[in-house]
Amino acid sequence: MQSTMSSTPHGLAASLLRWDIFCAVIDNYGDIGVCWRLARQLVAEHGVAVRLWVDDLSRFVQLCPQADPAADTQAVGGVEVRCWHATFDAGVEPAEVVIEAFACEPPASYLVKMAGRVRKPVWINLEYLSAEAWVEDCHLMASPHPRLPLVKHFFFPGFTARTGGLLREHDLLARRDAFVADGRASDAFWHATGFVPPPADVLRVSLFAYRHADVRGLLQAFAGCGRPMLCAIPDGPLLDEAAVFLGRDALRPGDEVVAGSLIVRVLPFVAQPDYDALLWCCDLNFVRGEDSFVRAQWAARPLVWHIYPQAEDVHLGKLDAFMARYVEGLAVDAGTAIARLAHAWNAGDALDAPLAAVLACLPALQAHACSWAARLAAPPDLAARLAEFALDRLQ
Ligand code: TRH
Repeated sequence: MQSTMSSTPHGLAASLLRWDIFCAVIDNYGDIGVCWRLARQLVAEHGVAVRLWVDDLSRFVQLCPQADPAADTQAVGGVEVRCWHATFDAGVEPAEVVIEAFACEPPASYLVKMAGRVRKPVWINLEYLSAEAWVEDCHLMASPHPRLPLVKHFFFPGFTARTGGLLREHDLLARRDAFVADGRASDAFWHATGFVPPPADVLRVSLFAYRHADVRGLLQAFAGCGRPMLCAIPDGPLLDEAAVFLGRDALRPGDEVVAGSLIVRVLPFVAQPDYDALLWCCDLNFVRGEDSFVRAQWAARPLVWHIYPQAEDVHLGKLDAFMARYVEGLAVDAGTAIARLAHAWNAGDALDAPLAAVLACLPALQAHACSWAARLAAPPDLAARLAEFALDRLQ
């Protein structure tokens, strides 16, 4: 158990520090996915008290089924989860460290209370992850509040030492390796999701993407690639297109449909900790957004990223920036193949040839995924860098 036990000038042991994380659920799971993961890790590894303020508990409950969507306050996973109502309780005392996730703007009354503190809280805006170079210049940039005696610092996750790093629990890679080494663990995962273990000869692929993804094109490419494939699709918006491809009226969790050499399995949307197991069970993972994208890198498996779409195709620059970093050290043919498949998947282009090229390089891509995960895991993780920054500011 890592613990940031240095103390602040008032001799306040870090373990007495309180953190507030504010999360506004936008339109998917990633905002709350990142905040929930961060909150749990801060409690478990840094011994701080965390209140997680969430404006949409119904989305949270999908990642954390044991949570109560109707509860104003609840303790889950060591975290005090609070419902962030539009009318915020003006009596709430600010924490020593305030995380504003993805520029969600904490309540005005809360900011006023922060400003009224003799010892101003550390106020951090946790930004979205990007592999783009400009992030390094903006990481830890200070932004004075226009009216209140407060300063907010921007904290950018990233892939280099001059960024905030990536979320990674201290035991994640050991748990991954233990899972992979224990053949029964993957069998247990399939049984827990309603299925028998897949046939030994199939290539296992997980598919998590946005509604606009070319699911029919991808399943067609799987069916025509000349090798037995199994595609595991978690319950979500992709099922409609998958049903059309498979000639079904509808698909639901527990369904398994065979189309030639392709098996399609519909999984339940599993609790967030269990999603890692899906990634560890598969040979190739299609992921999206931010949190599943990062988890797929820790899974040390080849990955194809469906990036969150943005206006004016800004997201494609983010995709290019990541792929440029990712293919470093990879054989040219394999790097070209995985980059082409990622671009075709995000652009809605034909997938047969790009997929065939990736499958032809899969051993090299698998070896690279392992070295990429090891390289990423060398520096401190995001929670540790956040804790260090917060404590430094409180000195
Ligand atoms: O759901 P997302 O598309 O979230 C997005 C991104 O975070 C994006 O950066 C942000 O701008 C947008 O929201 C508003 O993808 P992401 O980030 O992968 O989050 C999905 C979460 O769901 C992740 O924590 C993994 C989790 N998950 C489960 O817990 N169970 C499941 O079965 C599946 C498929 C995912």
